[in-house]
Amino acid sequence: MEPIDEHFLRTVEGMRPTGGQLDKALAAQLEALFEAQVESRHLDFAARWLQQRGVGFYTIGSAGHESNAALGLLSRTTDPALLHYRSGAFYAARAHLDGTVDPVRETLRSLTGSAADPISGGRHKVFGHPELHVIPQTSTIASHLPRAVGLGFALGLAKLLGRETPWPEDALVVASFGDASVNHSTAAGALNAAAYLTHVHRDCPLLLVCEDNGLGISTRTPRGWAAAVLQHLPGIPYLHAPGHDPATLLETTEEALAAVRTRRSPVVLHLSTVRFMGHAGSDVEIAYRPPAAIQSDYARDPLLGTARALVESGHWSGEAVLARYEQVRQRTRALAVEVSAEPRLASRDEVMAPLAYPRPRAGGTPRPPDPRPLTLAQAINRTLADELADHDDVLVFGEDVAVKGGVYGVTRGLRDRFGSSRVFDTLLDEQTVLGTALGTSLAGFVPVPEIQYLAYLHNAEDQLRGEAASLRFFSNGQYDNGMVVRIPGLAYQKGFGGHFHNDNSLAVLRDIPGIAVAVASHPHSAAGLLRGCLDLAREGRVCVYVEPIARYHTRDLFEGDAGWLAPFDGSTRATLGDVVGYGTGRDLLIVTFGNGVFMSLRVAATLRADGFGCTVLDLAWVAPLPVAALVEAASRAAAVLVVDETRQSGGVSEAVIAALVDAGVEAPISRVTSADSFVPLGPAADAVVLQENEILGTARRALRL
Ligand SMILES: Cc1ncc(C[n+]2csc(CCOP(=O)(O)OP(=O)(O)O)c2C)c(N)n1
Ligand SMILES: [Mg+2]
Repeated sequence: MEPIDEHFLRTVEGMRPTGGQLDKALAAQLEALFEAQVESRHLDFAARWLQQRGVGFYTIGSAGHESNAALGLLSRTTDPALLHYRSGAFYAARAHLDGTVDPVRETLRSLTGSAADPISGGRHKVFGHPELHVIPQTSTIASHLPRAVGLGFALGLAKLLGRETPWPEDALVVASFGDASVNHSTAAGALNAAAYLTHVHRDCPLLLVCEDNGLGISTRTPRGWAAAVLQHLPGIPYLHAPGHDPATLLETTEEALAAVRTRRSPVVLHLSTVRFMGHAGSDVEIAYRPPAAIQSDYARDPLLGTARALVESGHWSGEAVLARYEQVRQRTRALAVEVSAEPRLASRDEVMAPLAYPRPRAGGTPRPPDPRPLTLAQAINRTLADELADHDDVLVFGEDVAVKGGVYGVTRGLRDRFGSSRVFDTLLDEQTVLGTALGTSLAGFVPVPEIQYLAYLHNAEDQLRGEAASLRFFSNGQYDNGMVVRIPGLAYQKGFGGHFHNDNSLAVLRDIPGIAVAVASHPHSAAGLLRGCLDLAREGRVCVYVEPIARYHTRDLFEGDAGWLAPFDGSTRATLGDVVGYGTGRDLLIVTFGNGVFMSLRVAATLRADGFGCTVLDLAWVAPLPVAALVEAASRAAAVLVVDETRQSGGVSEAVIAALVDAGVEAPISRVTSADSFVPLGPAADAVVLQENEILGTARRALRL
């Protein structure tokens, strides 16, 4: 038996009524609180029991944090909640409010990886439930906070625009996190963004709950530090509640929720908690905490606090408390046995089912072609304008996209035409940019955020990789956050800007399961490709649309030929797997994308003058690769050359060649790439980024010239 279990039994046995009476409403609240808290506590015991028997796979518990049941009890089941991993009691309380979900059975299913787990379908231990509006979180601490702020913002925006969301108009967002997590830059960024929104008088109904147990695994949070940080967020009221004093807890929680609901702006609730049984089952707490410190926490057990309030008021007897405690133990154990025999995911197809998306339906009004020639930047601008006009759920935002119209003018004029509610500048924080997309997408918008340069995606990459891309997987397809992230990037800016404005690596994007990555090249195909991304986003897919900055304002392929301008194609909507082919020559197939299309078309013209017929294949999609079209084109060619402006290692060419080899393509294959280097300033850039003469040289070798 766990020492905290024994301590509870012993202490309750010694409890006696001390006189005084509970009013009826408080008594009912305490009963509900106690029920949720006891269930959560026994789930923690069961998690360890299941693990010891080899049928449970997660032991991070909620013991000591069960005061969060007050939030579950007093918030509404229609308030979207993004929860800390110690939220067993919140979940149980909310489930009881709803009345249709058995929190004990469902949490056990999550712990045992049962395929019947209602949220992840056996993919992860997460607290989540679509009917309870608990949105599942990843294990990455604080990573849900940019989304929580984005969701709060989205509720306000929806009201402003008169749009409905999956939640009532007066809903608020509950987001909880640990004390050590307050130090994470993701949390700092989100708290800053919440304060910023308050400062500029934008609605963001968000209750930020810090569950402070004074520890992050083994590292002590300096006394007073979390309070010092949380008390000084500009414009955000701060409330504190002790977790083991249920009457004050309930009162303060109610006050905090009411403040957010009426003010429609963020409030911090700092909840003092303790942590029992170590960080997780594998954690030997005694190795880093003196036994006296561990034991002194027992006095602040929230479960005991609620039991004491029930017994000392004479509302329940000590025996009644213990009887209920033991009944829940028995029921939890019996359900644990039952649930651990349920089927788990077994095959690759079963595991990966949520990564399959429905085939998108084309959305938008086809427009007649416009013969006036446009640059790539103009084609993208025009397409965004059409989509904003056709769909009032489309939002365009990012750093400098609205007033200035983007660093390169790609979003120029959109704010004037569609208003600053739908086309807006964000604060300067890429995690907030993506968090805004994550939140607005959940609320039913189709966000088109911009990351100002490819290199700065890395400042926020987890918001794409850990949050956006994984939500559908860990919610078994029940939650989606479709979006199109526009990223101006890649190199060839004539030596200007150095590495961070010429970053040419797509590797971090290509290996994210489920996302679609498109790279624009020529204005005649860019519009259709962007519309295709928007169609995918409407089906819940996370899309990245990379725009080669160097080609934004290009007009000519060869001097004076206007070869990089195109009439505006108002109707094409690309689908995954579509490629763009140039030429029909069979001597050499050049497989490329982005700036590579520009360089390869020039090389192809030289080879044509030499008497060789080439086809240039613009992949358009670099993830997933358009394998069928690629293989089909390669099987018709005498030789294949992959022209890849990204790096030699981790570059796109590795995947293209692997796909050709996998398919058994027999033609000789070669590749030419940029170097495994950062990109320097000035002419030295040309030494490491792929050059046209290198492509020509490799092509000639491939043709055995
Ligand atoms: C970004 C990130 N870094 C590290 C970890 C590993 N980790 C898991 S929990 C934890 C401590 C979190 O402490 P706190 O926020 O106080 O929450 P508590 O567990 O105390 O409730 C750490 C370091 C993680 N999950 N995510
Ligand atoms: Mg902590």
